[in-house]
Amino acid sequence: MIRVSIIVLLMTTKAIFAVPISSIINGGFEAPLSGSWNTLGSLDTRQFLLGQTATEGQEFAYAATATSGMPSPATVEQTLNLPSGTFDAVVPGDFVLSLSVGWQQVQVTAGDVISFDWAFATNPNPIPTNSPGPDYGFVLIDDAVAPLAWQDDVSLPTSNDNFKTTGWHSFQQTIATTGVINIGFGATDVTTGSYPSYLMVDNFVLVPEPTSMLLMSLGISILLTRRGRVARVGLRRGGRD
Ligand SMILES: [Ca+2]
Ligand SMILES: [Ca+2]
Repeated sequence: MIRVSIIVLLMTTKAIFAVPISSIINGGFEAPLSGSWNTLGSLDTRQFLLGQTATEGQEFAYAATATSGMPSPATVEQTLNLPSGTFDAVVPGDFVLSLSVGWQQVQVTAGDVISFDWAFATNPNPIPTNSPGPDYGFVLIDDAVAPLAWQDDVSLPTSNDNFKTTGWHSFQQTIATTGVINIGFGATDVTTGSYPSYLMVDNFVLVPEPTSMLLMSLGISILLTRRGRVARVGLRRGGRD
């Protein structure tokens, strides 16, 4: 009887840990990017950048532009299997020269909610010839790239007189598909490689959709109940011996 209970207990434990609380690794960037986030371009973690500090823990990540060795949008689109022209489509009338992007492949269920904090900082001059534009920070979810902020969105002072920032904002979106998708962030240089821009991010969290949460709660309840039974059986046998 005890052997059967232990087998059931192990199977239940395995089933519970198969349901991730958050499958985003190092979403708070308290560890270096390597080993958790894939990167193309110029990305790193910091405690301070242009007067900004982390919204979770001590460290946050940033993607920078206007540095050497940044990949073209075509290279990023091929690497991430995105449709050709994805990044240019965000800026009609302009073109993306290069960009930096960080991403993870994440197992998701439709209804999961992805959230994180972001701040965009750049030199707001010269005034963009097209609006909105030109440089932008973006979020990548599956094969969709959505702008978070543009060069002409920055208005708050930073620790450098040449730069302004949006300050920290929160992003939240419900995932529409089930499967393994890319979740990422980045910043682009539009038209020229001058005037660096920075997208800062912190606190990536994936909250399971309600059904998974319920199943996880039920699994924990069953596990605790069976642990109690095993303990009681052990006590009774111990008492008889
Ligand atoms: Ca952090
Ligand atoms: Ca730029």
